[in-house]
Amino acid sequence: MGLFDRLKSGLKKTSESIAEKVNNVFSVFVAVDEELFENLEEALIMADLGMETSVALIDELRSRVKRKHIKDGNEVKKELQAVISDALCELDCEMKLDSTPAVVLVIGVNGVGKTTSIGKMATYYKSQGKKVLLAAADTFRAAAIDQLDIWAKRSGCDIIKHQEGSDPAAVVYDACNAAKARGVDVLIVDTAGRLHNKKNLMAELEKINRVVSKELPDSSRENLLVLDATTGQNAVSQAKLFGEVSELTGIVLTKLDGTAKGGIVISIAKEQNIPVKFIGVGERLDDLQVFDPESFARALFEE
Ligand SMILES: Nc1nc2c(ncn2[C@@H]2O[C@H](COP(=O)(O)OP(=O)(O)OP(=O)(O)O)[C@@H](O)[C@H]2O)c(=O)[nH]1
Ligand SMILES: [Mg+2]
Repeated sequence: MGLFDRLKSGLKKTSESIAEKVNNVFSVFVAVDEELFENLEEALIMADLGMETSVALIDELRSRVKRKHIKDGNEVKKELQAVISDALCELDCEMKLDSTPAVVLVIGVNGVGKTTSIGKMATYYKSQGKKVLLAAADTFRAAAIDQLDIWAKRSGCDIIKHQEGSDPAAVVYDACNAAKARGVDVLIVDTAGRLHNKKNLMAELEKINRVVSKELPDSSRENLLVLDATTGQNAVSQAKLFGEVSELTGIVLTKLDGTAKGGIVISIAKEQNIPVKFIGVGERLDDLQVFDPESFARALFEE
């Protein structure tokens, strides 16, 4: 199966939900008029795109349909796909890994798929011929360190780890220096998901960020927030919360294969103004895909 087919099959539940709701509207409302737009807006809200986003998308659709004098339902549908694709393309979804080493800090609440995504990401960059180093800065549980260790072995990457309970910032310090010494291209840092409270989390992330800035001052940085798509609009709230705690450069949206709520990709991008950089569409190694807005929009609507 090619990349696009894997994407399409991973998005099956979401595309069925969106397509079904949108198609229902088009089958009932034949005339291209205000009633059609109102019902489309409602369909998008029901498909987990969020109120604000749905209203904005349909406003844009309404004005394009008027400007282009579109009178045919099928053409309106095509235009809706274009509106969604354009909305996703407004943000730059490319990973910025311009320095050697570049640093990718991976954060998010527990269970969202941080460690798994890091393993898949490491495999992906390794396959591109990059030298990848993993840092086990989730020192909260021994099992977390072991889990990352397994991914390091599986992907053929080095890992920097300390003992359970040690200072995550110290792990990051060692990892930064190892990355320099070993000529690493991408350093990926796993962090603890169990946020004891917002203040502790903020302090820990600040400390880690400070160490990276000090040890690798010229490195390009990605702060990726991992979100579980199955939690729907709750994931959007997490993006808001983490955005207050740490500067975010991108989102990794996991478990899209397990949910019909994949429409939240669009609300996260539009409402939080944070680009989605990777999406998880399954449990296989190659099921973490670099996010491509056009393919995503096409996969949502293509039969
Ligand atoms: N179906 C599916 N499952 C996924 C995906 N990404 C991650 N998972 C699963 O989600 C579960 C949790 O993943 P982890 O990577 O351990 O999550 P974590 O955020 O590191 O969790 P903590 O270390 O406890 O904070 C695992 O069973 C993964 O296999 C995905 O894209 N699709
Ligand atoms: Mg983990």
